[in-house]
Amino acid sequence: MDLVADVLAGKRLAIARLLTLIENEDPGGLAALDRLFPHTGRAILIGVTGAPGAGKSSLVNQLARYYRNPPDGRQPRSVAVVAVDPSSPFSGGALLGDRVRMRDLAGDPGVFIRSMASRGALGGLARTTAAMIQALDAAGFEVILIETVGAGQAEVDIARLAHTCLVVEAPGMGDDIQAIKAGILEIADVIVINKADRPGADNTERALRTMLEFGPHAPLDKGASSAASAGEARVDSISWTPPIILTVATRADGIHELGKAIEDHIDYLRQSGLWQERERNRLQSELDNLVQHTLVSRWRASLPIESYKTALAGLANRSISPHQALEMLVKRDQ
Ligand SMILES: Nc1nc2c(ncn2[C@@H]2O[C@H](COP(=O)(O)OP(=O)(O)OP(=O)(O)O)[C@@H](O)[C@H]2O)c(=O)[nH]1
Ligand SMILES: [Mg+2]
Repeated sequence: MDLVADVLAGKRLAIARLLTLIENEDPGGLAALDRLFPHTGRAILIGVTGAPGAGKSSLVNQLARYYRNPPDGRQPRSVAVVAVDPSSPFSGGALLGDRVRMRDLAGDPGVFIRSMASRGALGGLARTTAAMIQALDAAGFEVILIETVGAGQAEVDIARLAHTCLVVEAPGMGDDIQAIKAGILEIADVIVINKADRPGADNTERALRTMLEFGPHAPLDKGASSAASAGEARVDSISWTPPIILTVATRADGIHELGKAIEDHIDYLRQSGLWQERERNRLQSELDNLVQHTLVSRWRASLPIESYKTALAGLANRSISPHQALEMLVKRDQ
């Protein structure tokens, strides 16, 4: 049985097996990805992030249904979902909840759902997620929805993998709005206020609008690394301000508007030429991530544990500075 051929043919068992190999960083999985890579680059990648419990899974569920049954007689699109749960194994309940919530999609061959618990040990959540997205892209899924919880570096890294990033808020999350938002708004292409059936949705909307007006606008090239985004000149004649969409995911209210906003953003990327730029930035950050990971692991493997311990001890008793410790370790490596 040829795993690569089976994945390309969209066989679900083969896809599931490949995703497990990738999750375990199995060399066989990486070899399969090498052969699959030329078949990638076709899917639309949508990131969905936001605070715990904001309704991300419910929205992902509704969006999947939307793409399976699009309005206005359009063609249904196949959908894959990757739900990244960066928390501890104790959150097993949350994963189970996701499965239950997405149950009405189960059985549809045009939908593939994968929950991924980062067990921490392997690290590199973004690296593994990127590889999974490639596998699903090669398998022919036209839309890939990536759910991540929180507002940490992992979410920002994963948002860089997406073409369009949705940031999900819910009313009544109070003061943490100020704290989280400034950072997370920078990665937002579309802002969703879910649970609009709850009191306070208009307040949340007002607060977010104010932040959009006065805060930094979502950068046009959010995926760019510092080198690529250097320079102030943003001479694009068209620009993008993240729209704010109100939804009630439990009732599918606002989902058409959300689908339209995503489409508008994709059109904007294509028309402005930013699509290619984002693609390049995506690949660049993936490559940089791999290079860093590989060089650091190689260097660590070549370093006698004793030298490391000596350097650490020197730091602890202040006989050397961190920079001197670095010199010591890197020099002995050369
Ligand atoms: N009232 C109301 N409840 C909602 C809405 N959307 C989701 N919920 C409920 O909110 C709870 C959390 O929804 P999820 O979709 O699991 O939220 P999540 O952001 O994926 O949660 P985590 O993945 O655990 O961070 C569930 O009980 C949902 O039924 C909504 O629009 N209105
Ligand atoms: Mg969820």
